[in-house]
Amino acid sequence: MKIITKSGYLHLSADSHTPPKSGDTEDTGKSRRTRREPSIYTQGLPANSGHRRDAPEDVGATADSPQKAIEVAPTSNDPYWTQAGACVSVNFRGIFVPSVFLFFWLRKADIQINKFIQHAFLMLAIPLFAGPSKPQVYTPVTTPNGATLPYVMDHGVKVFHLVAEQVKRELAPGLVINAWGYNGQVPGPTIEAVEGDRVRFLVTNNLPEATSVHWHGVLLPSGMDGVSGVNQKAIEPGETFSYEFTLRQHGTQMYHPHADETHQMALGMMGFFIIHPKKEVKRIDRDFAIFLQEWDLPPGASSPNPASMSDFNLFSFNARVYPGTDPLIVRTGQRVRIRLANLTMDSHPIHIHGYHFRETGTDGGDIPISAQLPETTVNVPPGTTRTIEFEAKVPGDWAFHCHKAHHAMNQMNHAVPNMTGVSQDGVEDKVRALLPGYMAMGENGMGDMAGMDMGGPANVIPMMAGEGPHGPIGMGGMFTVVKVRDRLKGYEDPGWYENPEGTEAQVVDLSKQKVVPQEVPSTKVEAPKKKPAAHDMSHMRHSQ
Ligand SMILES: [Cu+2]
Repeated sequence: MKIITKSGYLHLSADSHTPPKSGDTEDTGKSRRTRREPSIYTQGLPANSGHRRDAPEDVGATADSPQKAIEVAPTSNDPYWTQAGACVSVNFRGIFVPSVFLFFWLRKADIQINKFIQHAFLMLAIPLFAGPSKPQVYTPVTTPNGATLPYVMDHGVKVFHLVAEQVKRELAPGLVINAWGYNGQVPGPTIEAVEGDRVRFLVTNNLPEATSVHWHGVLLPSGMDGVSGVNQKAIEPGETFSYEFTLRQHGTQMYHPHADETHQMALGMMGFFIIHPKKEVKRIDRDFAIFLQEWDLPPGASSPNPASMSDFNLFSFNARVYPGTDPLIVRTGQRVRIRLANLTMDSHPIHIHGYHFRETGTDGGDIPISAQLPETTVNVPPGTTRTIEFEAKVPGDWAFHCHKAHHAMNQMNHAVPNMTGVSQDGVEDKVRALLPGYMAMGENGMGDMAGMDMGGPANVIPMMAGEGPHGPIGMGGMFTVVKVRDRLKGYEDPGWYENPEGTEAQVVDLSKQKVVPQEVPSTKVEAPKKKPAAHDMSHMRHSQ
């Protein structure tokens, strides 16, 4: 028997045999309960499918509904579910409302009926009223250019399967690297669960060397902490280990290996572990998760050098570099959360245009409101997560990037000589006689390099690339665009923002402008000229 209410909330029954795919079934011994399993949980997300859980079919009419969150059935740790045991566990809306209606209808109809039946209806209704608490509600996380790890229920435990393996990852069109990750993904798929959940992670090692998984920032028993050698034996190639614990916190955590870390993490093994609170205090409409990564990939190579300590030349959001990064699509007025995680060798100050935000959490938990500074840039140090929130009040295309200038660039610009201001007149032809295809560059900055195909080795992309509505975009690496629109059909890329009339900077005729000439004292100075030598010293050499 199934009871489906107006809200579509489907419940339990004594004889339900819902297959595990569409719901989780618990054998309590005396009764079997099936709770509605939100469709979101059962999506098997194929690796690299690009499918996101908040695709339009999941979020419904996004243009109309301010929030379409996901109903989550009470977890096995919910006191009601654990104590109810064999009790009838139904949603009160399914029985209470019709019971009361029937009770009063019977009275109104003045039908001779045994008072016992009348009272039976009431007695049935009262305990049901105090029945299951409201289902937990949260907005599922969007992992741009990534995916979420699905799970199945096993006797009240959420079971996830992580497969550590080698992965070919496209950082941007034309640039593919040999990385290490999980389930075909780099970074690994995002894990989502709810505070109070009992979770089990089956970790299969398909790598050529031993690994382990550490659950960064998660409060758990020592033996589940994942430091190979300290807390457990390493997971040898071909083995599967099981980790199981109860989530006693909420927040933005991570998972990563604690075995040959420099190698495994430098090649991309990391992922988000997001634990939603039992009840979200503030409404959140769009919840994004972005892992910050850096790679040392010599031009033409495909395998990042894991031995690097500082020579990184590619900086990525979720293992994609601009123009390969997904934009963050938001509707005007929505409350936005962005979770940032960093397991690189550097800190990354991540900056947003157009908005001020509050830093609301770290991997250590929520930040009290009184301590949430207004910011436009949040520094994410290595080994931490930072969560920011803001209300997207103003439509437009707003840049979102690392503020270390070289981190918003791609390869090939980091080891060039400083040619700024150096005249290269006539040099190009002379050098080309020796090096065909040589290009003199840098005299007036490197802006001309935007989008330029250097004709270099294979598997290299321009250091700045992407074509915007107003010309080439001089950015790469850790760069994307937050696209805020008044109207959205779904969360697909809506294209570029069209600036309303009179709100776009443009060229003017300076002679027709009212300006005060040189009001600010000039700091111009003449560069010192080399004095002629008092006497010719050219014959002198440094003595050795
Ligand atoms: Cu950076």
